[in-house]
Amino acid sequence: PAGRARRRRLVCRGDTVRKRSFKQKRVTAMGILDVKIVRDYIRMCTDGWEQGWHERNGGNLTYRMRPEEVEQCRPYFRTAGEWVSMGVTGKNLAGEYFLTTGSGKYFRNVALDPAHNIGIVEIDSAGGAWRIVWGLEDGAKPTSEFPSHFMNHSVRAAATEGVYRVIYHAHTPNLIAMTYVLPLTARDFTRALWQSATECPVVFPGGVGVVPWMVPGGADIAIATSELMKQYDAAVWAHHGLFCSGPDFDTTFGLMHTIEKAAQIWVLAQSAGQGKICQTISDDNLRAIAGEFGVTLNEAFLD
Ligand code: 2HA
Ligand code: ZN
Repeated sequence: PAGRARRRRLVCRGDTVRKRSFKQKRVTAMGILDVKIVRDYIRMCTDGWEQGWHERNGGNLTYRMRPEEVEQCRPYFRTAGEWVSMGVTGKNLAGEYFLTTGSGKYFRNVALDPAHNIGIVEIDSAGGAWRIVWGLEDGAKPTSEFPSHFMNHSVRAAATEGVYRVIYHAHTPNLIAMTYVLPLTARDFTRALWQSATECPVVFPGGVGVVPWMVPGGADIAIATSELMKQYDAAVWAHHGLFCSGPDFDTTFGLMHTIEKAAQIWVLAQSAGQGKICQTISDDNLRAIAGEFGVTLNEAFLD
């Protein structure tokens, strides 16, 4: 009847449509943006933006979806686009699905308009090409760093028996500043960061790798980073930023946050002391922390 229809309201949010009526008090979830993993992914983008790590289109985030998460999203998939070759191959990721930020898209806009700024891509059966199945609307593409992310997913998944699912790249200002001041070695960066905050050896006991300055976006930097990711959870990109990997959003965001905060403390201490440090956390102190917290430090970085 006309009266009932008039009382029914349609509330639109992105590509979500919710129907509400007097009879139906409970709101029915009807969109991909109500799927928890998509919500959590969007929240991480917003968190990174709020930290100041994603000026303009800086940074990118990818997540390798669990089979059940793919099924939760599948009702909202569109007719798949064309296969696009990546220039790199990860055989162990054939047939996987990834949430990804879009090339040239701004983290600042992700929560406001997910369908245009992020998307889901499927990997082909050879592990060498992607095609879009949701989002990245109106001709958008996965992040320019998708080859780097993909190679890093491949080696991190292999190194952790599939436990690692997140690769996150951000333009962390204090860490970038350090790459102008310290020698670009894993040893120099790991020691400086471990010594900058007591929690650091507990959060990244394996240390961090360092990639020298390279042109971003291509296969060369993807291969160089993924070589380091065989060993490290995090790789510094000189004069550019940081790549972090982890099993979930909390751990991976937490790693980025911990490393950048340690870098901030390092920069503050160096600036305040005009390069003169009176005392720091000693190697014996680092070993004592590791013993107390039950982690194994990368001995190569200790004297
Ligand atoms: O997405 O951060 O490294 C823009 C970049 C490239
Ligand atoms: Zn970047």
